[in-house]
Amino acid sequence: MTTPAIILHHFDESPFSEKIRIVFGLKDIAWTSVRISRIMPRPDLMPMTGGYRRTPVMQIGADIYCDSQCILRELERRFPQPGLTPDGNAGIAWATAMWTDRSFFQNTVNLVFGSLADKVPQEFIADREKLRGAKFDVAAMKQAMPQMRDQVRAHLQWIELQLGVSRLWLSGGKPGLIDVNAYMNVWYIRQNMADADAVLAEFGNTRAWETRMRAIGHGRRSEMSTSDALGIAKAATPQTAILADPSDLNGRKPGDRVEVVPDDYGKIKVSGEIVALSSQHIAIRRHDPLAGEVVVHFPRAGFLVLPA
Ligand SMILES: N[C@@H](CCC(=O)N[C@@H](CS)C(=O)NCC(=O)O)C(=O)O
Repeated sequence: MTTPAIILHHFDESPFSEKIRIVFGLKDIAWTSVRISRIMPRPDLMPMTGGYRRTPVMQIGADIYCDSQCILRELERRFPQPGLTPDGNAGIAWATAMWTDRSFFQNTVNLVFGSLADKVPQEFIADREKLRGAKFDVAAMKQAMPQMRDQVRAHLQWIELQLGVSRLWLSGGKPGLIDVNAYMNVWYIRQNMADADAVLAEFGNTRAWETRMRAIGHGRRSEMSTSDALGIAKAATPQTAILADPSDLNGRKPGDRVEVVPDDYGKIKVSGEIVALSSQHIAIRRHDPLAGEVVVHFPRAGFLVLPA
């Protein structure tokens, strides 16, 4: 059997990776799972990303896709059927990530870690402090649980309201991107909170939808080691075509040297030369002694592009 070309670097507990795994299920994609460690270092992955350290990362040969937004966009391009925006509300569907991945997720993560407080290993705390550039204070999160319960409840009620009494999926009759984005938070609560039933108790439509989401599954998965994945990058040539963006308001163009960095956390700058860019995507070429020539892809929303 040949190895599926779509490689996901992830760990099973990662909620942002769950978004991608569910889309593998929705589109019935055969994929290769590379399980990375939950904390740094990740010596086989960093040569490919150029330092970007968040999870998940998708690899297709020597093309490396960072951030779940960017990964989902590429999966939609390569596997257009069934589509992620089946009801046509594509703009609002893509924009939901700014709700689900940011304010909703920050509230969820604080609630989850507040509930786990004493059980969180010290090395995980130290790693996430580096990621955040701020204290990862589980004792404070434990204290703030009542407030976080209120916040998470408000977000969950929006899901409940949207489903109403008769809607099976958040955008209508078929599952899509809005479901995937919102579900990540419910999945994370379910996986980690002993009292998840209590958190979800009042939201009957949401619980029924959660069961439907889980049943979508993860597509067709096989496993590979981190070092084999690095070997694939090294042996491959990036496939990204040069693409200019005549509407770029800053006059950026292929060939320009830039640094790309998340605007929220894990702010490690990745530098390279622009290959392709658009309002939603930037791809930069880099060379690494271990990975060879790679093209690293990022979303634009939530990422800053700086002159190198
Ligand atoms: N905006 C990013 C966020 C990803 C994110 O925060 N992932 C968590 C794990 S679920 C993470 O990176 N944690 C630190 C790490 O894995 O190094 C995305 O959509 O992919």
